[in-house]
Amino acid sequence: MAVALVLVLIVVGSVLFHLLSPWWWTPIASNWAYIDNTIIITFWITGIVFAAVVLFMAYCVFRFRHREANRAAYEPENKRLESWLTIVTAVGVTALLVPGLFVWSRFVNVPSDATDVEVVGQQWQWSFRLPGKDGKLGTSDTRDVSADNPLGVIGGDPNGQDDVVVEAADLHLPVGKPVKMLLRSIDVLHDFYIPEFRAKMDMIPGSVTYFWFTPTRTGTFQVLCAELCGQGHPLMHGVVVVDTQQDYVAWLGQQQTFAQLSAPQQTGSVEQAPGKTTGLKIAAKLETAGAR
Ligand SMILES: [Cu+2]
Repeated sequence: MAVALVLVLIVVGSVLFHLLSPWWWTPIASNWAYIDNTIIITFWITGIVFAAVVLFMAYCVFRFRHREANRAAYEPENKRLESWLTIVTAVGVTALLVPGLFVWSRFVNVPSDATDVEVVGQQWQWSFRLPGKDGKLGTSDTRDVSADNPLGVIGGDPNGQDDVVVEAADLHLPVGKPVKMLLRSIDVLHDFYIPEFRAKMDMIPGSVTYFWFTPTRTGTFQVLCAELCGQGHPLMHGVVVVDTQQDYVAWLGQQQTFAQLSAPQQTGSVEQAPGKTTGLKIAAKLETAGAR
């Protein structure tokens, strides 16, 4: 009897916790309401199944409790029961999977008017690169990463010269315009995640992963790394500011292009110490701070 009561209380408590809990998603700021809807469908299905199974268990514990002279009936097969349990399970699993397939199809099909934005993750900071006036990002290679070329843009590529390089600073995006985030890592696995945008993706050294989204409201959003990437992982924060078109253009005007950043190096006025990379600078900083 006590066990049956505990089981009922678990169901009632879980449902109340879900309804009354103050913790819920951050208000959405992108087009990915489909993702929220899919998760809500999953909550409904798993919630109903959880309540039904645990309540049935409570009923059985109570109904078939030990009583003198009671004998269990042996029933190894029950075709009717098996067939309807199979059908209900199949419908439930289908309902869990199908909405996700539709959302995934939208997620991987990038609209043709999306602008490329590169995100570069490294231990433990975020940098960004925007295509310049030509609308094309220049090619890049981790082997070309240096103190003066933190993102490893290949100097000989004409498409890269006007690229806007935002090293370890805030990224701005215009509201209402689709963007394709191209994700690179120059050291270990990272994962670019902004909870309000819902979309997230792993960043894998040596390859470029991507996702797309349309920011739907202006605001300042925190970037998190959602992949355990070393000692500084919890501190790997960044900021994405979604601006009105006017503010965005004003911000863009203040940024430096790859050509501007690498100009002193080309004239030979700045000597670059061999092997002096941004990553090493950060490692040195951590060492002085006693973090290692
Ligand atoms: Cu990380």
